Amino acid sequence: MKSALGCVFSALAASVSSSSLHALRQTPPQLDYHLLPRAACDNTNKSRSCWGNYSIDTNYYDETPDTGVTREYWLSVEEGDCAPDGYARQCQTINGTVPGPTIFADWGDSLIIHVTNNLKSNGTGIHWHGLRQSGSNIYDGVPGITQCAIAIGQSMTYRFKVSQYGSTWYHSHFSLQYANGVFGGMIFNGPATANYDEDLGHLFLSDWSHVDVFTRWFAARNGQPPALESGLINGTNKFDCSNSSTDPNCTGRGVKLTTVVEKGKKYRLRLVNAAVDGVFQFSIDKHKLKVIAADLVPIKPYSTSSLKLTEGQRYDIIFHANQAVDNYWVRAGWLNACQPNVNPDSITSVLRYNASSTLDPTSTSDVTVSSDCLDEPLASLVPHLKMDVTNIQKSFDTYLNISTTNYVHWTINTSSLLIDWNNPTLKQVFNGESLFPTDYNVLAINKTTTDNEWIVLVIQDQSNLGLEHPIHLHGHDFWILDQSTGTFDAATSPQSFKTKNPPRRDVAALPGNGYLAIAFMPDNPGAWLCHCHIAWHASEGLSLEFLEREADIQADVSDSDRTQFNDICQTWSDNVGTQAFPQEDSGI
Ligand SMILES: [Cu+2]
Repeated sequence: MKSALGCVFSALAASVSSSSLHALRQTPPQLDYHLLPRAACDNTNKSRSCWGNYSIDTNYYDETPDTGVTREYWLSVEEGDCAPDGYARQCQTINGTVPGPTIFADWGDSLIIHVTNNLKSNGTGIHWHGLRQSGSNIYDGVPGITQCAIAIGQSMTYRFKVSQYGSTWYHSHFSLQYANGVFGGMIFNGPATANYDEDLGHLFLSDWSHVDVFTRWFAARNGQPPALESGLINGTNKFDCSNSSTDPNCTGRGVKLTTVVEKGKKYRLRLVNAAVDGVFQFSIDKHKLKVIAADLVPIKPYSTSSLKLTEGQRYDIIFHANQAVDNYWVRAGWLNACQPNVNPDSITSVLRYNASSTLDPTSTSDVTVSSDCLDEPLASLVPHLKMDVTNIQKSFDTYLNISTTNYVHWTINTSSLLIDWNNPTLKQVFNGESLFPTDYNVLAINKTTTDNEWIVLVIQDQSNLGLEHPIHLHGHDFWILDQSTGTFDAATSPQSFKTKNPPRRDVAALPGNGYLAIAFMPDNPGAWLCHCHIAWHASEGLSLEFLEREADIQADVSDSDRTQFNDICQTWSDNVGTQAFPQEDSGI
């Protein structure tokens, strides 16, 4: 980025001769500093905190660069043969690959993304995970909440502004579809809290089923989440077929991801836990990880030898290629304590200092395997941009439990989420309804920012099962007030809330049998889902939905937004009965 100030200086430098130097010193150029609110500086490998007239210190909740740039992407949700780890099956993908194409933009750009449903039997809808969608709730991409499902053969155009920067991902929010491969990365260029030389992009960590995940739903919903056969790093791995010689689907032709580095350089990696059901403790043998962002929130850098990611979470890390020239294992670090996998230790990739080497690494791990499924310690996740929670009057106190009527349902305040792809919450809002079906689990927020009162959600796990749940909120970063293994007491527990610059992000673990307390400002009118990011649990209804400032929602919706919204619903409705996929779960 070249600032106006930088241009002036380089023009001066070019024109300065030795004879004019003395005169120049005595009469400095008269720059109009009123036009330059901050010292502009370029984002280079030695100044990653810079971003032109903005920087890592900019309050990105209030200010967004106006780049004037609109980037347009075309995504086709489709299905076909695949064998990402060398085991042949049917996949659902974006544009034929797992993961789908990465969407790149600069902080402050606008995005136009055309999504076409080229599947054979499912509806679809794409959610842009972690994006606040300020003023664009209608493009949050959740069938049954913010839109109807996109019918087969139909396209929907999503439009929104990139008001955040960092690393995230997009994925289908139509039932279990993303677990069949419908996801991809999003990189929004902006400043960072530490310097690095090269950006290696995403590293997607995922578990991987050898059959369509929809076929496993019936076992999962009976309380037996299946141990999946495999796992992938950036959509690839080498599955060992030596014990499957009679299985024609086991081709043995999978390959591990290989990353080549140059000794001495520092590399940025953007980690995503895209698992159906699994927690990772990521590491690179013999290399320290410097963590610089948690979800879309830049943090004070901290160093660690391993990093835990619960489902849906992202971390940006920097590692220094400062070890002996050799090959090293990159380990996704599947934690068996959280959920079994048939091949937990095989979810690896290869880091090479020498590009021509073809040897497998012989490196070993020094990491002590975690015995729990919780997040990184809250004390490690200190946001760079300090923000306090200041005014808490009361909280939404909710209770998580389980019901086994017919099959496993997770309930919040005794109600399990069940939405209708043909009747999204926003449609009901547009129709002026104020009473919503019980199983839409709506919590209404009618405060506004002028009330200056924070919204607090407490989820207390009363299921007594001791399982952790990664809770994801749409439409907001949230401030983590507490993450406790104890029992919430409305009278006393808030006294121990952490309100001074607590960690902020968009997914945080609810400890088993404990509670999670989060806060956010009511600054974004819309219908925002808040759900567990374990895919089975979301399908089993572990979700609520905030309806934030219902009266202000329609003001953000243009006529063309509304026309498309109605058209998507009409087409879905017209095709229910001929092509609609039977809804066997909560719908999300
Ligand atoms: Cu869960």
